[in-house]
Amino acid sequence: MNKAIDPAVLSLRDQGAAHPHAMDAYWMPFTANRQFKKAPRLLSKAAGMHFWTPEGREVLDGIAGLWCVNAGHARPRIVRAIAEQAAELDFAPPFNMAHPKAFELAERLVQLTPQGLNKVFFTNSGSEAVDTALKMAIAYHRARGDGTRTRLIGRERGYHGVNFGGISVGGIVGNRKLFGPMLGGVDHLRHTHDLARNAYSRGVPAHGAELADDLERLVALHDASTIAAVIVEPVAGSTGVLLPPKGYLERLRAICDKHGILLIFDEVITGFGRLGAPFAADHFGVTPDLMTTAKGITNGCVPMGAVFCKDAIHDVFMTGPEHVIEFTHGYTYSAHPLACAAALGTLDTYAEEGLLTRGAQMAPYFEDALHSLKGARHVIDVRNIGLVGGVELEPIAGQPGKRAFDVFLECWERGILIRTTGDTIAMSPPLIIEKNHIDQLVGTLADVLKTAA
Ligand code: PXG
Repeated sequence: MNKAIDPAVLSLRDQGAAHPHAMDAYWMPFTANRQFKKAPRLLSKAAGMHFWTPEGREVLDGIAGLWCVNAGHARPRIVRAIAEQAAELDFAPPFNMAHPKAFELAERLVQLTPQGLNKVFFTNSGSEAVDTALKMAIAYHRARGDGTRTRLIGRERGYHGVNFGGISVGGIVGNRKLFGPMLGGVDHLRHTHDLARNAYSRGVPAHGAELADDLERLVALHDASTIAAVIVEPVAGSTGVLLPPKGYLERLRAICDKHGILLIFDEVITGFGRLGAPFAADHFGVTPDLMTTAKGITNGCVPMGAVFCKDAIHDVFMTGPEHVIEFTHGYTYSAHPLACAAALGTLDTYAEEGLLTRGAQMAPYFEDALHSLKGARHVIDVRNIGLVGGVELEPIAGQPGKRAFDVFLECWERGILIRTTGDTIAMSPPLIIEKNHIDQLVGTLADVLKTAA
């Protein structure tokens, strides 16, 4: 049946503007839908460091879209690459077939990734990358004849996307409690947040490396022979910008090695220059066995994720009869031509402008600006690394998250886009940010905090 299009929707389309009656059908993700639709915040255009609303108001993007638009918006090389690809080859089936750019992209990527991570499996999101990596880890042990290693270890407060594997190893209760028992055979390390010892650290906090020893506790409880992998975010983003204590990741790496446990770094937000190095693994000098990425891989322009693994992991799968599918996993849109084109345009842009290390140059200025908020109303901690900032506020009693969300709303009114999670304000601007943008971002936030309830 041909359904008439609601005229309100047409007017929304024409004017690019909000219309209250045209908003019913769209069930928005991770959004308070009813509240949003009463006072919608719409974006209709973007370029460089900025978004514009349908009314033409300019908003400084303090979060690179959602930690993904690392080269800034509407970059010409990427726009061109996507447009040309759509006209030339819009789709190619990824099972038993391929297209040249998939191989080109894979080769380009593994030149960038940390030593030894030379194989890449494409997905369409960070969540899919995480579930792919978890399956790869379990299947790897089985292929080696070590099939009792099925247990997965995550960490409290971790965020690994929203698929069942990801929420099972994840540690944010709000994302878990609605969804039943999830995966069995999962356990969690303690989180590393310790305001009492580490508040207002500049860069990584001094205290807490010993929290990695929590893995020894889980080994003692479950036995190493049952554990396939540990997954952590090298810097936890979604939960509120938690940095690894000095020495923590090294210690986790050493304990994994001691017990034959694979270490997975979820670099969905830290990948592609966010910390001032191509990957967090480079920044910290700790190499995982598997690494999940997404977001910045295409500058956020076309959905794509990727799992990188060590040759030794890949090679174990390549031992059976050659006509048999080695890893029964993949997506209709794995290595989609548009995503591959976007990623190639993105890598060119990163290379031409030195963006994968530019964060290191800008980090000291960003750090000083953020730490000027120490002493501002309600602020109880400031955290920073590379071009990531977190400002934690004292919650309003009985209303967790409300204070930070109200600050977000006021910042939006005053022309800057930030993120909040709980009562932490997160900033992760495009890596093309200049000092005047940092001044505007932190200056506006400081002004808003002065009058925050
Ligand atoms: N792992 C990590 C570490 C992430 O940060 C995902 C997996 C999932 O990626 P997809 O592409 O499936 O969304 C993420 C996503 C925030 C925020 O405000 C962060 C994410 C998503 C939405 C909001 O911190 N990260």
